[in-house]
Amino acid sequence: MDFSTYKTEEIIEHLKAINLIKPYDVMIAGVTGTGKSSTINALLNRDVAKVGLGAEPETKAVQDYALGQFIRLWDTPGLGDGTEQDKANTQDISNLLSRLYLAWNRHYKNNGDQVAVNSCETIRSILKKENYGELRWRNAAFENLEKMLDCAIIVIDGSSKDLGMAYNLLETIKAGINPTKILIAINQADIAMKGRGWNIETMAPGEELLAFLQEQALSIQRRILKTCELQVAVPTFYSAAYGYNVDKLMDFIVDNMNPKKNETDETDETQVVPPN
Ligand SMILES: Nc1nc2c(ncn2[C@@H]2O[C@H](COP(=O)(O)OP(=O)(O)OP(=O)(O)O)[C@@H](O)[C@H]2O)c(=O)[nH]1
Ligand SMILES: [Mg+2]
Repeated sequence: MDFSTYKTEEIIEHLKAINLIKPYDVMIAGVTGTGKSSTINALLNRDVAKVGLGAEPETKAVQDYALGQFIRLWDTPGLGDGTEQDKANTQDISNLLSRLYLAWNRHYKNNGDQVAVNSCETIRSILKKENYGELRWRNAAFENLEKMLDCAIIVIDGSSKDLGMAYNLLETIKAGINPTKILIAINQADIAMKGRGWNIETMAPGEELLAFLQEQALSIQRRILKTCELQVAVPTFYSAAYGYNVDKLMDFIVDNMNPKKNETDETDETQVVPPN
């Protein structure tokens, strides 16, 4: 499915309501090989982000992709393995976002522009004019992310039992982003039970796999609360390879823009972790 025109009017309405002068920035983060680039391709309905074939991490630098006019997706290298490279990648992400943030703040200050919703295209030309490549903000830490990132999708491999690295990653970013802005996205739903229960024809899980995925989502939500002390919404399970439930990721992004979201959250029981 092509999401580039998905709920555009609703998106514009939300962005105006929150006075966002830049595209809505969504970071796609996660451990290597969980399917971040595949997820971006599924959202864009195009093979633009390079997908890995082997054991080596594929995406090596932060890169942005416009999703429709007003959403910007950030593909990131795999994070969470605790190596030196991991630290460097983390630093790269936060440096890049801080540079962008400084560049458009400077632009608005210098030009006294009216606050307006800007498309990804407009922002690209502003950044070019501001020569943002030369801007430096050293020692930018994840604590500063809150100002720059509007939403984070943390991709988890649903076929893997070991989520230790995913929790490390959440530990790293949690200081910088409000938990309501984080979506835990459990990918590879098609092979969550080693390929059993997946219906190739409907490209959706059968009953048994669906029940497994629902339970897995709640269990991961509980473990994130216990391990990282983060109360996140019930994770979404999906398959980037088959395009299953990818619209749920879109819905999270759009709902998350809504300034009224937090008012409705309180009455929304799906946001509450059920007792063990
Ligand atoms: N079966 C299945 N395989 C998937 C799915 N999503 C991704 N893959 C496969 O998982 C592997 C890694 O996918 P990528 O999208 O490159 O993962 P990544 O998170 O971007 O990896 P890095 O860039 O290395 O951090 C590829 O072989 C994909 O084809 C899925 O939903 N189902
Ligand atoms: Mg990648």
